[in-house]
Amino acid sequence: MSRTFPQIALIGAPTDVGAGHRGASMGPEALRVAGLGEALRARGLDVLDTGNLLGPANPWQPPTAGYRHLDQVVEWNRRVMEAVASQLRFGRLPVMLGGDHCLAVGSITAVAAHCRATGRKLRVLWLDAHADFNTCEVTPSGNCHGMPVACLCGLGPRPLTHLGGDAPALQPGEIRQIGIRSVDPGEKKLVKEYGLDVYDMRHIDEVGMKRAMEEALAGVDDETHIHVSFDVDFLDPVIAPGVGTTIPGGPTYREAQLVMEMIADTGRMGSLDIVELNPAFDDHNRTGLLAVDLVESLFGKSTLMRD
Ligand code: B3U
Ligand code: MN
Ligand code: MN
Repeated sequence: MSRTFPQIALIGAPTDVGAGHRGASMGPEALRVAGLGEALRARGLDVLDTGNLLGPANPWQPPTAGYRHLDQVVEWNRRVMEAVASQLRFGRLPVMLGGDHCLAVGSITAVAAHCRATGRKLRVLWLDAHADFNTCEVTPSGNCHGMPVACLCGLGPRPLTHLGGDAPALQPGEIRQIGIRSVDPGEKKLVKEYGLDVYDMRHIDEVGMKRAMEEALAGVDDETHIHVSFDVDFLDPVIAPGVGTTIPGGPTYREAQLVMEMIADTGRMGSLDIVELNPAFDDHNRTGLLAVDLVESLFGKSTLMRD
């Protein structure tokens, strides 16, 4: 498949209202300090940094009725949805710099609407240690960053499940989850009930990352828009300590590179989230630098002699 990349728009969404730890709000700046814009420009890409969105502060309150900070989460997601939608309209590939993973409700709602309007098929690749399929009934924490996939599939509070209008943004069959290794008990039942396609670490151990990615990318064609939602805690914490919830046993550097390269090879990535980078837990921005390195691969930097 041909590899063409449109112009890119970086959209900072500096908030941690959906998380259980403070600090993901510093993610956009850490990615910039790690040289994200420069690295992509050095690849010949046209990169517009649109700066940071503004939104409500983190009130740092306990959950009410099963959600922490639901009003603030909804407001941030509205702003993310609008910013992503307008960059898609301009023909730019939006790269949403989180912020915590609750923000994927806004970005993917915008992407799904764009795909419906332009007649594209949507494939969401959810790179994460977690399934993020909790609801207010089963969540162990009330943190909305554990709920975005459920919300996008129509399971959750109406302001999030219907952020884009009349219907939920996604069908479960449009999602592939990769790298999963931490799923809460009630969440597991829902993941099974909704029939999500999960390539968990056990599967990756058994068949290898190459085959797992071939399976996750099966059916992608020239009409497909791939959205990559890259939760940095997808990576093994030995290489990526700068996240709020580290889960051992994640992909190695080589496996993560292969994931990015195989996505790049499709030439179909149309939008990207980089979320959950938390500089408060990082070591001299090491995880930010790693995220930038991997995102370069997503945009076609090959570590082999394939260019
Ligand atoms: N599943 C847990 C923990 C969690 C989900 N996503 C992150 N952590 N980053 C929860 O609280 O929902
Ligand atoms: Mn996540
Ligand atoms: Mn996660």
